[in-house]
Amino acid sequence: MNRITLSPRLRTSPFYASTVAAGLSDVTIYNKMVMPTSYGALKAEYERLLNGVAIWDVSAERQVEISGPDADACVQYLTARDLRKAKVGQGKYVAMCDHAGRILNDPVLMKLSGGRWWFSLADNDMLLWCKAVAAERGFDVEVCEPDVSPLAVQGPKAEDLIAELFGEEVRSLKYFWFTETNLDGIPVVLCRSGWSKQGGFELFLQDGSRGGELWDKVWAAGESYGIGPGAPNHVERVESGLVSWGGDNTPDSNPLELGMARYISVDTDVDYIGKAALQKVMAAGGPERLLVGLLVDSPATSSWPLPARTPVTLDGVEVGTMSAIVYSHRMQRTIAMAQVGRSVVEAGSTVQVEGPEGPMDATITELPFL
Ligand code: THG
Repeated sequence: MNRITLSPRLRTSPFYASTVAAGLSDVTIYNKMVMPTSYGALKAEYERLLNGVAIWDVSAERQVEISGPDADACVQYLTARDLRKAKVGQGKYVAMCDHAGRILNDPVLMKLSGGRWWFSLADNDMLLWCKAVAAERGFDVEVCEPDVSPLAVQGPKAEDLIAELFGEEVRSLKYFWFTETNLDGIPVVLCRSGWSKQGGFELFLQDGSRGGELWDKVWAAGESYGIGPGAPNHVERVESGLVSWGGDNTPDSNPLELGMARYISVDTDVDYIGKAALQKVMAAGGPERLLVGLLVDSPATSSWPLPARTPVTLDGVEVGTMSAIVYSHRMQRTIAMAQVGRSVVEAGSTVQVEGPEGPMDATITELPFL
């Protein structure tokens, strides 16, 4: 078994001690932070997410805050989506691209006020990118990583728990909308969001010295709902077709290839980095590859780890890359996510992927599976 050597270079979260006390067994590194991935009981963690309520330390979803007189213009320039209709209190799923239209990140963008925004980020060095773009473009803004650490509460019982903690009015909070509030004086931004399709909230703790306190309060109120620890769930996210940036894409992927077309503004008056490149992709007939689901003919009834992307082939020719393969407890079969050439997808071909016991046939299907 491999172990991770902790050091100041790898940041730990304000909830770290709480996660260890809760039996943390497995972690990954995300945005140079230690991020929990399991408490040693994957099936129980899945069941809890599907049927109950789970508490996840997702502090590694760091925020980059952009504020100041030119913040709205700067955020728009960094974002491949028309933000003119974005409202204060509303989060939006967006793509940030480089000048060639390649996706650098797929954050939830939160408009805290006119002139103050958070990118709630996947795993890439966006603080550097945002600082450089802002300075080079002469935007009058402040770019920083604030003391903000999300704690996710996910699952069908999350709403009752959050309503008990924060009041009945949270039930009317719409998907991806948020409100600035506090829990017994602990400052949080409460958002109806989270990296699962089972419902729930994220509590963006705004004081890293109070992580243990916040965790304990959520846990104590959650006991009557059977709360337990969890983490972004690999099986559920594949069933739900949620994108994992850095995993599901290759470094040259554009967001149109990742199924993000409905969150991308291609024909728009607003200017942003990568727009010309994305327009070229559409003018050429659309993306060359697509992120798809695979129904895999596998005899295995449990998931196996995929430490790296592996080839998807058609008659021995590589036509894509597979980024996740899991046994879906709900579908009772093996499913996968892969980036596959569009002509192969449109032809409806049966492709092959490598399994622990040799090649397996796989049928291409649309995401999400469920
Ligand atoms: N919450 C917060 N920050 C995050 C994530 C999160 N940062 C990292 C990562 N997750 C960013 N990536 C995603 C990917 C998918 C979704 C959210 C963030 C997501 N997508 C839905 C979908 O694709 O069906 C809904 C999108 C929509 O309807 O707008 O939820 O989870 N704070």
